[in-house]
Amino acid sequence: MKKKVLVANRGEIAIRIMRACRETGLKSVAVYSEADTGALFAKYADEAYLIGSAQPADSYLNIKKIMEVARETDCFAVHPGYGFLSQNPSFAQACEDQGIKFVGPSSRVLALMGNKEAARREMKKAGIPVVPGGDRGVSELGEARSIAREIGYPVMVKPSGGGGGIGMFRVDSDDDLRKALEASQRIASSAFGVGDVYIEKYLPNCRHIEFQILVDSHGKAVHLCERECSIQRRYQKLIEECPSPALTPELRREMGGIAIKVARRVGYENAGTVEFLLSEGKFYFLEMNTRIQVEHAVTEMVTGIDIVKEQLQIAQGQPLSIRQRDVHLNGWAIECRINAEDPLNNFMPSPGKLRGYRSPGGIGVRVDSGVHTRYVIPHLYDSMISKLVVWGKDRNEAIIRMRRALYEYIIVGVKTNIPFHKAVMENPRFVAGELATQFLENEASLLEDMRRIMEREEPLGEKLSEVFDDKKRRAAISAVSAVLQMPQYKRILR
Ligand code: MV4
Repeated sequence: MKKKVLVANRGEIAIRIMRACRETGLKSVAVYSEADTGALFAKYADEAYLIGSAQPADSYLNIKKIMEVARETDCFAVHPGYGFLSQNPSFAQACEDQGIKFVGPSSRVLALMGNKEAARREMKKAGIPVVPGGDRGVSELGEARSIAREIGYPVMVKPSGGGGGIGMFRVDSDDDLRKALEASQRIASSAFGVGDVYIEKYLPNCRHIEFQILVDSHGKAVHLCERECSIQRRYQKLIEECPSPALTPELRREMGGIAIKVARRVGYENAGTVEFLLSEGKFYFLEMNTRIQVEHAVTEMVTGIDIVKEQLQIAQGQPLSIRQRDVHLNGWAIECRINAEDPLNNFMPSPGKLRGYRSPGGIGVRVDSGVHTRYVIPHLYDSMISKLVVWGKDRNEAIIRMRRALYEYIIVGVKTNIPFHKAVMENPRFVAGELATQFLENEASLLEDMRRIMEREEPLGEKLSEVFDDKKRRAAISAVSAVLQMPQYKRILR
């Protein structure tokens, strides 16, 4: 009998995981909520089970129901994807208790790395460079004040239980510390169930570099080089690339070695990511992400290694199929996260029905998504429509290819951040590879450039809404060809 994997996630990442299952002779079992009854991922699976209402707590966060399905369908493993239960030690523990393999590290490692302050302390002990900061969490203002004064403003107040930016605040002076401390503690309590926070020196205008690693159950470890994720908005990553324009082969080797050391220090197993800040040639450990990440595809494009397939092999106790000397960088990959959000209204989510949808393709283009024409993007989940990933022989080719792909992309019915991505791909600083965590703050003209792009495309938008009418389904087909003939879509992009 074929072995089965339960995929405890939805959307594009659920499909990504099931594709790897199919290519390796594994069967996939989907669990889905009432909001996803028509979703592609539930149809792609070999078996699919409705487990609850659209509310995440009732379905995608419902450990009891998910484990029940895993048991009843005889799954040997559960793949949690990203978000939802992917970093939840209780979920990993439930799997361990029932003899089902959690595709990820042990519950013990999840708990340790989930406490960002404890992880930071552990890495400091191991001699790994960390951002200057306190050696303990802080609970009251006096303590916070003395640490902040010692390391010097500006500082960052960060929730211990968090990661990914939730509840993080930059503080520039004593006067603002109380408010930030209280806000961070409050958000930490409600989002992570623990109000603990810690303080680090704020490193301005650095780069956010993360290393992809793989560790098998025999203790063999490799790194798959880095991704640069400096372009974020409210700590939401928007554009990622592999490799980083900032790393030399020497620095890559050094940081990659440290990333592996981080994993070994805690007995890590499976795929993971070690995050660093890079500032003036010096790097600092930030946190470790104990899951497959949204942006893993850029690494796959450049290394040729199927990271999810490796995860599934590791979970079956097989040794890594690659050694460090088999890992090579070939060309350049860039990812744009295509979100249903309104660029003219502070990028607020814009869920709803995709009345018209046609994704780009052709050489060097990969689109990972779980949507289709007439799909309704539910409002209860994240607003990502797809990941648009391109490969080029070098960074310049990748940028031009990304522009070409963005102009081929047709999405009608919801607002998207495609105009934002078009503006970034034409921004001189971006093109020069001058990326930094403050890129979006510093590029004040970027939103203006984006508005100009939107104005230029306005007639097209109107035409599209007209032709992608639900009652004229056949018209929609000719609309796609009409769109591709429009001058706005025929711009010379290099
Ligand atoms: C920082 C930082 C500067 N100094 N910590 C953001 C997400 C989380 N994983 C870590 N993040 C950062 N932590 C210290 N001590 C800068 C970032 C950061 C960032 C900050 C503002 C705007 C964009 C950013 C992009 C990447 C990282």
